[in-house]
Amino acid sequence: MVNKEEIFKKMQKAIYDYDKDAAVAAAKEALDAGIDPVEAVEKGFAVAIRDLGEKFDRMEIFLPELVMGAEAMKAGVEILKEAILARGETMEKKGTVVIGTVEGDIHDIGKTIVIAMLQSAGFEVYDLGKDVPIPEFLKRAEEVKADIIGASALLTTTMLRQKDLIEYIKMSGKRDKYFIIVGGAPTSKEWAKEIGADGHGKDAIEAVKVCEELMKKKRGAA
Ligand code: B1M
Repeated sequence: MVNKEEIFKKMQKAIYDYDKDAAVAAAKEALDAGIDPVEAVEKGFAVAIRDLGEKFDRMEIFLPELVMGAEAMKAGVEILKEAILARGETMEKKGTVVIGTVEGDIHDIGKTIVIAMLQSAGFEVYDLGKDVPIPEFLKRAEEVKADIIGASALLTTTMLRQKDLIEYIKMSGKRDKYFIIVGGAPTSKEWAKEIGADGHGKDAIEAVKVCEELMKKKRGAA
């Protein structure tokens, strides 16, 4: 009988030890044990990286340590991402999403998970990366004829860029062409509503549900 908690603890330890190899090994162990990769991210790696974030906030650790923790997490997430993607290989295309982390913000671990989940659910996703200037979201959406534009923000300062993005798209006269969804730790449904977004995902699973609902709405309106 697989002890999930033990594997989650190993995943967390790898992040606390800033150990990329141990993170990769623990991610593989989770997959071998048949643990859902998204559950593994959330109950394993993410618990430890958020805790490191709080330690950083209390100045118990410093930026180099937070960076090393994030590097270990990225290495482990890469393994789990492949497993998430493999689930969606035979899916029919549900819609096209352009997604990026807003300008001034370099946090991209959560976005990577959101992208993998969207792809595994059958969405075609264009990843703009991090620190993305506002005009780039619309430019790429136009190029690839996207249905949905997604903006991730992890800082209370950069979440304001999500508002600016919506304003920019409105000013361009193209607001009706796209659904816009926002997400990231400091954001909320209330925030999404306040800035006029069409949806909010508190995590990757919810982000997929929101995109699926928006596409149903689009098909219903067509
Ligand atoms: Co930074 N950081 N960081 N950081 N970091 C936070 C966000 C912070 C809360 C830590 C803290 O102090 N407690 C704090 C922000 C405080 C605030 O704004 N009030 C902070 C700070 C201050 C900073 C710097 C300013 C530090 C400095 O330089 N002095 C700096 C900022 C640089 C910049 O962006 N300009 C910085 C840098 C970094 C690292 C580079 C070291 C690293 C990022 C590495 C990387 O991403 N490549 C890092 C990390 C790792 C964190 C924490 C600890 C963890 C973030 C993470 O990966 N979480 C974070 C603390 C925290 O969030 N509690 C913190 C795990 C991930 C799975 O969850 O990202 O929330 P999350 O994504 C979720 C959901 O939010 C959602 O789905 C994802 C999966 O379930 N989601 C979406 C995300 N995007 C979505 C988009 C959607 C829908 C859902 O639709 C479009």
